[in-house]
Amino acid sequence: MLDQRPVAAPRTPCYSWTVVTQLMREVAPAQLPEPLVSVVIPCLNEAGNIVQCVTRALEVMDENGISGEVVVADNGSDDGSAALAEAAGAIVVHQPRRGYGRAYLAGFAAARGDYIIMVDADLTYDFEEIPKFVSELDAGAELVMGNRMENIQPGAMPWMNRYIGNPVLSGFLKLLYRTPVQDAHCGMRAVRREALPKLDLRSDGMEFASEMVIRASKAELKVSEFAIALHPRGGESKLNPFNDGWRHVRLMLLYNPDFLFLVPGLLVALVGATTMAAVFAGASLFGHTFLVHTLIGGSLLLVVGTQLLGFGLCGRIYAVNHLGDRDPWLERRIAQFRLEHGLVLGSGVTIAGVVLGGIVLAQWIANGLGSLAQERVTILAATLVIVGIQVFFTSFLLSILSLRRPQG
Ligand SMILES: Nc1nc2c(ncn2[C@@H]2O[C@H](COP(=O)(O)OP(=O)(O)O)[C@@H](O)[C@H]2O)c(=O)[nH]1
Ligand SMILES: [Mg+2]
Repeated sequence: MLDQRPVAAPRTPCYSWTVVTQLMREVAPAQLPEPLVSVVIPCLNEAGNIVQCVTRALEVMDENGISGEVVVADNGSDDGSAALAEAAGAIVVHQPRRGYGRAYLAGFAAARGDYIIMVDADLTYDFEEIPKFVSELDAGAELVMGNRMENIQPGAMPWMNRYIGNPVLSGFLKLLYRTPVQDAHCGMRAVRREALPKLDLRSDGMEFASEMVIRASKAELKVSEFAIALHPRGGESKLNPFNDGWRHVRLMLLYNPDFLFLVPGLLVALVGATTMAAVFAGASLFGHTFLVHTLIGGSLLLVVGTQLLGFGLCGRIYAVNHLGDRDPWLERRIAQFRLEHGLVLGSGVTIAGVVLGGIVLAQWIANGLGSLAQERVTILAATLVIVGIQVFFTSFLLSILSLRRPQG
């Protein structure tokens, strides 16, 4: 659900949280009070930007009376970024294994605030927006997204990303996950720390940004979004448009077995079955009657379609049993499904195919092993055997995916 709410007035500053915590870190680190906000910044070789990022984040929070800390998740920088961040007043955590997602997960683990504000270390985002993110969370949002698309400053985003990469990927995500989020890759966003277990984020790279939106949609988190500006970047971009773009697409597909397998599987199987039925019925189109070659094509489609349907069911069951997806219809079916149902169905279809094949074989033997003109029935028999075996073994796989299902 997308909320567009007016933003509350800034908090009145009462004391400098930064100064207090810096003093306490030196004299009584065990009693450091917990801040309201943790600004978490992933950092890979951003020596030219990181000091200004940390300083501005701390200043804005101080100016607005927001108790806050800055956590810099250093991703193995070799340009001294980590030391610069620390000297500027940030808590620095080290994640030597490269990856935007890995860096964020390390940063989240160290963050102590109830609210986490995520922002790149490249000076593309206005730290003055921090209070707006806080107000949205105060007003009940669980995930707050920035939307850069209406205010991209000249030179801030390459043409390809602006008109192709971002709209296509965000549109695809909206279509597959019915999320209202317009700019799924915005690097400035905020999340309640208590919502993190529900999101259960795992991605290593840039696709982390999409994973957050997908998981928020699946977990039905309260999401809000507001427009922010995007400025040209300081320093070199770490984005690899094709590699990172593909990682987003891959993730969107992996979380959606319906789109990946079930829909194409159903279509392909239906076309295959209809084609086969049309050949057996002697149907003709524009004066052409379709015979054996068309039947082989139909059989192939039916076999492939059945396989995809099996993959789709397995993917869905895995998502329900192990990824926390909610799907009441499927859960009811799982409760009713017995492995034996699938085995009986698969065996039945296979036996039908074997019997048909056996009849053809018997005729061939009776004709003295001479020439045989039973191609159509033979193709049907082979198709039934393959489909039956697919159903039989897919039933086992479905049961394997239901083993050790989390209780409750
Ligand atoms: N791409 C990338 N960015 C990382 C990594 N580790 C940390 N980062 C930081 O993640 C942020 C996003 O990268 P950026 O180049 O701004 O990508 P863009 O905003 O998509 O153009 C920056 O603050 C980087 O320093 C990493 O392994 N890969
Ligand atoms: Mg950036």
